[in-house]
Amino acid sequence: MKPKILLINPTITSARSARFPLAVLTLAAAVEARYASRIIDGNVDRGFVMTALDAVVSERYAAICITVMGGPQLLSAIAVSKAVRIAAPLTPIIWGGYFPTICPDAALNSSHVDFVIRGQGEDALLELLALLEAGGEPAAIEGLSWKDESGHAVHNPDRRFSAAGLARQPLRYDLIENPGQYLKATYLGRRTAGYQAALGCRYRCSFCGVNAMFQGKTALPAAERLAHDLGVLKQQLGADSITFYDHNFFDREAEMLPLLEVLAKFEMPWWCFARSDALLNLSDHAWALVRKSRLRMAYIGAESPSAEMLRDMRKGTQPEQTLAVVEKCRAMGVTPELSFMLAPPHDPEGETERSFDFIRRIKRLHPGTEIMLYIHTPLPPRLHGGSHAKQRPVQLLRDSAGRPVVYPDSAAGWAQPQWVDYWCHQDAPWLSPRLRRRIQDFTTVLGCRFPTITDIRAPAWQRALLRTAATWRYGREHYDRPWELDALKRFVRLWDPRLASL
Ligand code: B12
Ligand code: SF4
Repeated sequence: MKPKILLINPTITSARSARFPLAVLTLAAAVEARYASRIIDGNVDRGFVMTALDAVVSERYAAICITVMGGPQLLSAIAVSKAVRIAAPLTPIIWGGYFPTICPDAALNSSHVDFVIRGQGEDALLELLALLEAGGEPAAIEGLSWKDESGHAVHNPDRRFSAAGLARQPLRYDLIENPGQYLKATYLGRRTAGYQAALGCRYRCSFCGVNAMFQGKTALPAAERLAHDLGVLKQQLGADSITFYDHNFFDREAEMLPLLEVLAKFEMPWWCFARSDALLNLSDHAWALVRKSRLRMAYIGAESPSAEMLRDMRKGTQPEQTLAVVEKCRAMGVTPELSFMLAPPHDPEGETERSFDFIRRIKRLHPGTEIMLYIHTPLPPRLHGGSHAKQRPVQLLRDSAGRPVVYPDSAAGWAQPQWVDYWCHQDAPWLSPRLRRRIQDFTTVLGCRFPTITDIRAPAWQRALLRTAATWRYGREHYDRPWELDALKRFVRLWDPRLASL
């Protein structure tokens, strides 16, 4: 019988918003030849810590593998790690995913994490499990962070990008309980599935965790693979629409065309992440396929109205391209969903006001544009080196009172509410109370004036009510203290697309 591992996706969202736990499903597929897997998903199993405890006391596992994204998932990851450490003290606990990849020292700085796998996890996990079984030298495993005998963190060199995952066995949805429960009604359809086709992203935007994970590399799947997987989702699981999780869906056109042809055959409404430059460069033929395939919305990182800021972030696009892509999407019947990074540390107030003006300009061009507002929160530097180590040094960042910003040095520190907000791009130490309030007020006025089309709950009359109530404030740019909208929001709950659009 194969040895068994326990794979845990700690709670990150409500059961209603739960999507396929792709990280743990992918890892299960990668180790399948040698290890059996049990998956526990804290998004659907709200008592998942107890379930994990029952599992480790009733069965022997070669390792407990936990996927951890920074933000709210850290709290539940810490809770389950502490619990299983006490119940099964000898079973190794391995963390992987974006948080430990970006903050390996902080992740290892506790008694309930033994190993951290940075970057892509499939091969590194197999190598680590073999080492745990048969012994060997942890220093030989690329992408592994571990503790030496004195408890000091050791970070092996980064693992090189691998496209091997695209040739592996397809995901085994039967490893999760009732896979159908992960298909949810969205503005795309009645049963929307989350799916990732390609790996990585060839860009290296300095603020983005994807850069730390894939080091500016990408690989696209074969068209047959995409067709097979979409077939499974459609025919076996009953999906009628797809949210593509690819970090950046539109890559070079020549390589994309076979994939677009597959999508055009399926004609399932879809959503994806995209870049303005890539969409603007698509040929008429590619756009014809995009239209036939029923792309409904593209999430585009506009980030800033300032060319200098975009250069600073290594974004590689221009503000004019943001305006042009809005027009292009409108012409092609695709809703552009633009995300902005407000209040960067060097000029929080000025950049925020310029972004507000730019957003107004975009709304004049195409009122149907969806807007996602985030706070620009740079990645914490990886002090031991690595792909985003060259960013602005931490000492140069100051809070709103002029004190140096000091990042937490443990997972527990990052789980504090202000750092959860930081990770989620909701707040930053350099925001003054006035600016924080101003951003909140603008978000309320904009959200009421242009209710998101992703809100499938609110009846038309409620949306009309919000729109009407916000019209004069938006028109006069009078955002401060929108008390009447705040009162209205108590009855008509505003849908936050930042939490719900995926
Ligand atoms: C779906 C999703 C969500 C879902 C969660 C789904 C779930 N886990 O149940 C929801 C909507 C809840 C979510 C929330 C957030 N998300 Co999110 N999310 C994604 C998305 C689109 C797909 C994740 C996924 O399934 N990937 C596919 C799997 C196969 O890849 P993976 O998770 O990276 O796993 C691989 C490795 O990381 C590693 N690995 C992962 N876990 C483990 C565990 C072990 C033990 C090992 C060995 C290896 C390992 O191996 C895997 C295979 O190579 C990604 C983008 C993306 N394509 O990854 C963003 C992404 C991960 N999210 C991100 C962020 C920032 C967030 C938020 C924290 C903030 C925000 N503003 O969005 C929020 C939290 C907000 C809140 N208040 O709840 C960032 C992470 C970057 C960063 N700086 O941390 C990403 C990359 C999006 C982006 N480009 O900014 N998210
Ligand atoms: S912001 Fe988008 S384009 Fe830039 S590295 Fe991240 S995923 Fe790639």
